Amino acid sequence: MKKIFFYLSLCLMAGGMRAQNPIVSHCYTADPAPVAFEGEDSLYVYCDEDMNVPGVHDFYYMNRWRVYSTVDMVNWTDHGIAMPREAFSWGKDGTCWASQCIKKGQYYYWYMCLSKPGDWRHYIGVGYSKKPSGPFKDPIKKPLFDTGEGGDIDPTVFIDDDGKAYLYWGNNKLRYARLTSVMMGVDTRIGKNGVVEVPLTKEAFGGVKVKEGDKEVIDGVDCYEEGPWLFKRGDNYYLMYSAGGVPEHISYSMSKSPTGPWEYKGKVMSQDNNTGSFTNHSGMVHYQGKDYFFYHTGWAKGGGGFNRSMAVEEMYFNADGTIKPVTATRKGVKALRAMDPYVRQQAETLNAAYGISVVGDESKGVYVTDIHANDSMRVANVDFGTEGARSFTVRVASTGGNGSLIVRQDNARGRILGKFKIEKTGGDDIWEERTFDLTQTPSGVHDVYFSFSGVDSNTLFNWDWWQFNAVPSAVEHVEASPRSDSSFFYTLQGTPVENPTRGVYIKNGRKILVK
Ligand code: FUB
Repeated sequence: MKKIFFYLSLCLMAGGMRAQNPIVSHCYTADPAPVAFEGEDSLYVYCDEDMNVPGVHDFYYMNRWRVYSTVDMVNWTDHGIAMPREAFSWGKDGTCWASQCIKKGQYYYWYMCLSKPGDWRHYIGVGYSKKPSGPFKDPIKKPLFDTGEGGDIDPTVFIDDDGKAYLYWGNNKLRYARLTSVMMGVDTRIGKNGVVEVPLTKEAFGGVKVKEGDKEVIDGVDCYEEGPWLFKRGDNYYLMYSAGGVPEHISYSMSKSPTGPWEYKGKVMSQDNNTGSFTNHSGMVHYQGKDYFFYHTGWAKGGGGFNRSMAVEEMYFNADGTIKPVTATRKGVKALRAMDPYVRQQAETLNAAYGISVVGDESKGVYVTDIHANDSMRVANVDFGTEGARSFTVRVASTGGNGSLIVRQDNARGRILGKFKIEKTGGDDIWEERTFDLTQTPSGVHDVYFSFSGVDSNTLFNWDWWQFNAVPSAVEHVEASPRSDSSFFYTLQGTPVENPTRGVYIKNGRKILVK
């Protein structure tokens, strides 16, 4: 089986079509909640982290929430641990489940669910930040409400055009509340202490769960399970949800109002999709003129039902507003634009990565660590332009100075652009910028593949950011108008050039940049 996957990946790469799913491969990320905030260039995805260690945990072990962003849909920036479980003083170890974030005014509100110590039930809490990537804090220091019944998981949040904010949630029960204007409490004037129970009828969700002896069966064609996702398109309201018991699929219902009545419409991602996870959990977003459907799979290396990974597909609607079925693919979605290697790129902006970890948060700084020999990282769709790159700058920190960074064009077997020894900087938290000349000049659009060599019991080095440069590491002189004495110019390889164009040359034994 492994061989088949390897062969398939090679075929995809050879066709210039690397597999995009899962979208994050250096840790396990579940329950994706995408959002395109107004006025922001990036698309954000909020998620929880599966941290199940087989043989140690026999259920979900999830102790933090993470945030990712992208501008091109193929390279994802890891913003680190945007909210650890410890940020909720009332939170229980290992119980950080699904979430969704929304912006109101200048602030970001992230609704998530977790348990309390000594209590099996989940509660919904809210995180708050002035930045989309956090870090988030718990402003109210308690759950938003207590239904006293359990099943209070998987919050989805939505603000309607009239400014009213709704929270839906629930496992095997579907509930909603209206959020107060400050977004940190529920309007207790409706429902039972502010909580309204939605009847799980056949009309609304395709079927109902009924007891048949000691078994639970579905009376109907489908049924609501958990993971609601509320959104509006035109004048239609949609509720997508995980459905049908396990293995879960994704279904949806529509309404003309955010509070129903809901009408069952069918499956969005059926159980015929072999996602390798017994749960599924969806979110949708409109970004850069396209609709995207996010879900999770067990597809990452070592993944499965308790170690899931986010994935994305394009999503299409019919003229009457109904949703066209979505197929889970390894291929995923196309890049929206090329990556610019001549501006600083965070090392934690990745298309794929194996072995490394991304740590920190946006207040302390986020960086790549746990780098060992044979680990690798890839960025996709990098546009070097026609002139190409001559040198490469990194910001790194290293205690041992025992590691090297190998930069290749395209993939693990691609042309080596340079192999650079990362000398010690004086400590894992002592950062220095280093610039290296490339041994080859990449031009055009390519993936860039980073791998590592060296020996260290800890991490070879920590890596903050990188940037390619159009000039070699040491340009001694910049010449704006070279043509008057063009006979003195030589290429870096020593060929004389009579009429140099823009680029780097040798003149009188000095490296110069001709503009
Ligand atoms: O991630 C833990 C739970 O699994 C979520 O809250 C559910 O939606 C399911 O995905």
